[in-house]
Amino acid sequence: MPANPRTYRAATLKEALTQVRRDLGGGAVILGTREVRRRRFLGLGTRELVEVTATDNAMSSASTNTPTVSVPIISPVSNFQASFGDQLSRLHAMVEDLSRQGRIDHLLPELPAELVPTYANLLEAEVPEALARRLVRHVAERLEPEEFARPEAVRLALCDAVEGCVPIAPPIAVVPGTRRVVALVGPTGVGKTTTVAKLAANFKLAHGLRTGLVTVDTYRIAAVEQLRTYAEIIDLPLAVANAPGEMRRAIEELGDVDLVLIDTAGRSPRDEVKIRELADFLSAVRPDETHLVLSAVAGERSLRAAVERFSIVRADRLILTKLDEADGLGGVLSVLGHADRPVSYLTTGQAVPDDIEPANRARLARLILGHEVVQ
Ligand SMILES: Nc1nc2c(ncn2[C@@H]2O[C@H](COP(=O)(O)OP(=O)(O)OP(=O)(O)O)[C@@H](O)[C@H]2O)c(=O)[nH]1
Ligand SMILES: [Mg+2]
Repeated sequence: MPANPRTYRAATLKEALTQVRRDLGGGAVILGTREVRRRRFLGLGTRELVEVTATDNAMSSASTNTPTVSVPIISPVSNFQASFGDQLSRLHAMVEDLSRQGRIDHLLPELPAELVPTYANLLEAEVPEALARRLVRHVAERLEPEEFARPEAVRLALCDAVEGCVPIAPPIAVVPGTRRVVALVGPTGVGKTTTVAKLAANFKLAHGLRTGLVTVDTYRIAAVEQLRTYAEIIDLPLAVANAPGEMRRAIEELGDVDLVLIDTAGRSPRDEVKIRELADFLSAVRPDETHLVLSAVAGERSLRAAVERFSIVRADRLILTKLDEADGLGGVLSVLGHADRPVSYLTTGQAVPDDIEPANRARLARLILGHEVVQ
C-alpha cells in the first residue's frame, strides 16, 4: 500500500521526476500530476510548474538495484494527464536510462537535496550553471544543515549571495557651482534619451540644480527633436554637436550649469566603426562619468556583447532599463557578475520623470530573485 504521499514541483516533468527519484528512490509510485501557476522565481509574472504527487512503494523500493520509477496514474484522468500520458512513458524510459547509467545520483553530488529545487529554479531562470552552483553553494555554506528545509532561511541566504554579485555605484554626485559632465551610451532603443530626460528632470526639479543637455544623436530622424521636446517641457538648455570638434562648444553653449547630460546615438554592439566614432565624440570632452545603458529585456549574450564592445568608450557604470518589462533577470545577474562596472540607476517604466531610481543592492537582488516586484 502506498503511504505518505508527497508533492514535488518543478519546471518540467523530468525535473519533478528527478526529485521524486532522489527522494523516494527507484520504487516511487506517481499518484498524480497537475500544472500549477506560481510567481516567477526570478523576474516578474507567473510561470507554470508541474506538480507531481508521489509515494514510496514499500513493495518494490528495497528490492532491487535497478532503479525504476513506476508511473501509474491512479488519480482521475484529466485532459492534462491524458495529454501527458505519452510524455510520461517517454520520461519513464529516460529516467530509467539515466538511472542505469548511474547519472542521476551524480548530477549534483555536492548539493544538499533540499537545495536542489533552488538550483533548478535558478537554471530555469537562465542563470548559467556555474553561477547557479556558486550561488547555491554560498547558501549551503551560510546555513546550518537543519535550515536547508526552511524556505525563508534559504531565501535570505540566496538574496545575500546575489547581492554579492551586483556591484552598485552611487548616484551622480552633482556639486552646485562645479560642472559635472555625464554621458549615456548604449545599444539602440534601450532608453538612453528617456533616461537622460528622467535624470535631467529629477536633478532640476527635485534638487534645483542647473542642468543642460547635449545631444550627439544626429543620425536618427527626429532624435534631436525627441530630446528637444523634453528640454522644452523641463525648461532646460539644449545644444547639438554634429562632430567631435563641436563637443566643447556645445557644452560651453549651455552656460553656467552644474550638470551636463550627454545623450548619444544608439549603436549596435556589432558596429565597431560607429562605436569608435562615438568614442571620438566623448574623448573630445572626457566626461566625468559614462553610463552604459542596458535593457533588462535583452538576453545574456547581447548584454555581454554590449558590455564588451562599448568598453571602447570607457563606460564606467551601468544603467539597467526596462526592469518592468523583463521576464527573468538571470542573464542580467550573470552579466553583472562579469561586467566589472557598478550599476548606477534602475529604470522601471516609460514615465518621465518618475520611473527611475538610484540602484540599491538589496532592492536589485530582490528584484532579480522575484522576491519583490517593480513598484
Ligand atoms: N517599459 C519601459 N520602457 C522604457 C523604459 N525606458 C525607456 N523606455 C521606452 O523605450 C523606448 C525607447 O526609448 P528611447 O529613450 O528613445 O531609447 P534610446 O536608447 O534613446 O533609443 P535610440 O536613441 O534610438 O538608440 C521608448 O518607447 C521608451 O518609452 C523603461 O524603463 N521601461
Ligand atoms: Mg535616443
